[in-house]
Amino acid sequence: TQSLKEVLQDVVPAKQEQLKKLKAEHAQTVIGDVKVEQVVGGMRGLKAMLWEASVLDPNEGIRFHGMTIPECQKHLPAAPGGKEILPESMLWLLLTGQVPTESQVRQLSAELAAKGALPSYVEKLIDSLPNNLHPMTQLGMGVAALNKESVFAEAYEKGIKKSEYWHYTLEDCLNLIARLPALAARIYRNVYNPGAPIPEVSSDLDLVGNYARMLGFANEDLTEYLRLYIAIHGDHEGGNASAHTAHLVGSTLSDPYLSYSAALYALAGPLHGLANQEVLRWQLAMQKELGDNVTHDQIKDYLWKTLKSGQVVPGYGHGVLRNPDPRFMALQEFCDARPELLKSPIIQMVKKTYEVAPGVLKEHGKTKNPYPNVDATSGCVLYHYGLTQFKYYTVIFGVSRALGALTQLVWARALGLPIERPKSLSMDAIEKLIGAS
Ligand code: FCX
Repeated sequence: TQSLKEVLQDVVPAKQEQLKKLKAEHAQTVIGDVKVEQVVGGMRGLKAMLWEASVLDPNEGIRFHGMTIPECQKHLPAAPGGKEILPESMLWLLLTGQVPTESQVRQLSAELAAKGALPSYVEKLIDSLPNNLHPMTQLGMGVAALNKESVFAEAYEKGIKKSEYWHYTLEDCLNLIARLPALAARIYRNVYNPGAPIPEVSSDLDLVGNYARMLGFANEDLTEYLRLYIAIHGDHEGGNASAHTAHLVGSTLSDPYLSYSAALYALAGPLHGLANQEVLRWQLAMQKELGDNVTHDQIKDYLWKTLKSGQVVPGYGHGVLRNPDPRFMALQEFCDARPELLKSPIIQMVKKTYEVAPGVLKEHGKTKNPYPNVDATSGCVLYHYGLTQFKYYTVIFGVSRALGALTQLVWARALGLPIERPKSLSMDAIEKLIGAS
């Protein structure tokens, strides 16, 4: 069985060659114009970044190395006895562009479990934090503190060749992905169940099997849901705020721990990863006001109330997508296959909201995408399974997004990508440039 690093060692030279050719033959080829609306409008649609792992089509949604979510569900190995995509399988795909065999994935799970324990100074750091400090703030702090372990930073200080950067980056990235479950579980236990003992990482379990156990849950359905959730949230091409932050900070040769810590604070914004927390807050407020058996008309009125008060409807809209998010659809299918979930009032409410919200948002006429994104449902399923502390939800997203953001740091170093430094302009400079007064 070829290991992850061995596969990567085979793949890297071909990609390096592809980039060399692209630069040699097409460096000056134009692939788009820059409009003023993009400069002042969050660079929407600007093609300005290299990202190998996934490409997002506005209508069809995400493809990971060309594979749709249903294709990944069909081909990527699951846990023994399970059905959902293992995050380790997604990690392998994102990093190598190849579908791993079952034995490769089992080997990777064992490698991650062996590296999964937290250093005691990080445990102490997390234990010392007040439990009303937001779990995302704690996660970012824990990840940043782990940079003491960075083999890249250590090797860089000693002096290494540029061609060797990716080897050390890979080691850091795998170490960090391995430790995230223990870190995230410790934050959960400290905040919501202080004093409860946390089991050690078990060498017999996969990444999420361990995570669920350390969180204190023994429900196989929840574990399977977390596997699917973490696998499909893993990457959403490079321009989203968290992935882009990791890429930007990493481009300074800041190590993967510091780069990913920065990314987590982008994920912590309510327009990005925190939206899953906001959806739950919003759905629960609706449930409190209207009860369990809400009608479509009641939901419509509630949506209008939200919009008229100047707030966004959380879980709807997207910077790129123009159709229902296939990640939302995959999570809905998970629910559809389980009669117990279909009976849950909160999940019924999500479904009914989906049936009316696009119409209301179209009539409202502002958002370019009136359809649900993944956050519209992700937290509600966790809530049903008893993971009810919604301030914690973005932490799970943070465990997941590491798969994409960190694997692409390996590629950024393997391809020798330079420090990021786009051009900014003042309004006066724009007016001068376009001859406006
Ligand atoms: N409810 C109400 N208004 C919305 C809206 C929504 N769900 N989504 C967009 N709009 C509004 C915008 O606020 C903007 O109004 P403005 O002109 O007064 O500033 C207008 O519609 C045009 O925005 P649009 O171009 O469609 O969307 P953007 O690319 O600017 O923003 C996000 C995309 C995702 C930030 C936006 O749709 C939003 O705020 N959605 C709700 C929060 C959310 O669900 N975020 C999670 C997204 C994602 F899945 C993730 O990153 O995790």
